[in-house]
Amino acid sequence: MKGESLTQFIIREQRKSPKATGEFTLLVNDVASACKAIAHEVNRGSLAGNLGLAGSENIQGEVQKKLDVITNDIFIRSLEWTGHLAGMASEENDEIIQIPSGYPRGKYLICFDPLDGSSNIDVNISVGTIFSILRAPEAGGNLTAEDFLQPGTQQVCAGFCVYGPTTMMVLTTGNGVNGFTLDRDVGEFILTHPNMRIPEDTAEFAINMSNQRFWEEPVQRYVAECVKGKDGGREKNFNMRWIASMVAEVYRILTRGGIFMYPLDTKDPGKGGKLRLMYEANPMSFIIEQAGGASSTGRERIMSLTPQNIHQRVPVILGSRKEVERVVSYHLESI
Ligand code: P6P
Repeated sequence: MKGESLTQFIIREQRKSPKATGEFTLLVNDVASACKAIAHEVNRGSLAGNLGLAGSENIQGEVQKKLDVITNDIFIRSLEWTGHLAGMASEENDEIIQIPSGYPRGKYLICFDPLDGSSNIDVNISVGTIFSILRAPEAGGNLTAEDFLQPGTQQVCAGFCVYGPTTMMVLTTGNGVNGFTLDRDVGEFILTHPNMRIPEDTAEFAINMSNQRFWEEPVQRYVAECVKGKDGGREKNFNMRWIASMVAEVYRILTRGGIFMYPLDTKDPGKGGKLRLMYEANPMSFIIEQAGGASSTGRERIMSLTPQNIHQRVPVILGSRKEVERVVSYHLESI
């Protein structure tokens, strides 16, 4: 029997809010349509000449893959006409994206990374789209970047789509986390993972070990203890994963627990971290917290941060609550 579709799910959720106008439901549906179109292009790969470099750089100074540009255009074109958005912010665009004058404006803002982990594209490892939905200022008028600079606690919705062996949409609107599998035969996301919860404990950590010499002492201490396991005072031995694709790491953590770390490092001290707050750390933190996990910079709850700019980077330590709390305690001890 076919399970509940994403559309049925969000309409059922909408009916729990008497004041809902249906605009949010339509926006989430439009985001899902964009992800389906992206899934198609990602899955086509070489067959559509989609692999390799685009010959350009983004604001991050990162060389863009062809699919970075293709998927960014798909996401923008799929949403700009809908009338649900007042504006957009993309990892791939230096400035905020205004809604073209020919289209109505709506009451939401969306921040997104159209293809996170794209360094994995050419080696056929899972990548994904990450998005965060905020309310636009009611005042209307010309939208500015400052209108996006809201703490993660102000998100009304966050989600990601992972293009892996299956295409999965993971979504939260503040009432838990639900996972939907794309049924390509009918072109719908079907609810297959209701109420996803992260185990409080884990024996699996994810970090790019090649940066070890650049980490701060609390992270050095935590990872060294994981590597030593029972021989180093921990009550268990640990396993390690590093996929270099945040969507894949977070999805794994949602399904079996774990801790993911991209901490502050001295490799490039001025950067303040690698991952971007508005369209990576905040949406993933909302999802992780809603699934019972925790998400911190090591010193502060990520969702409490007031963003300084739309491309701000932050350190990220997220996943199984007890392990994140341990890493945070090590930071507090080092003060
Ligand atoms: P590194 C992908 O570029 C990304 O933003 C995240 O998805 C991923 O976790 C991280 O960077 C990988 O970084 O330094 O290991 O390539």
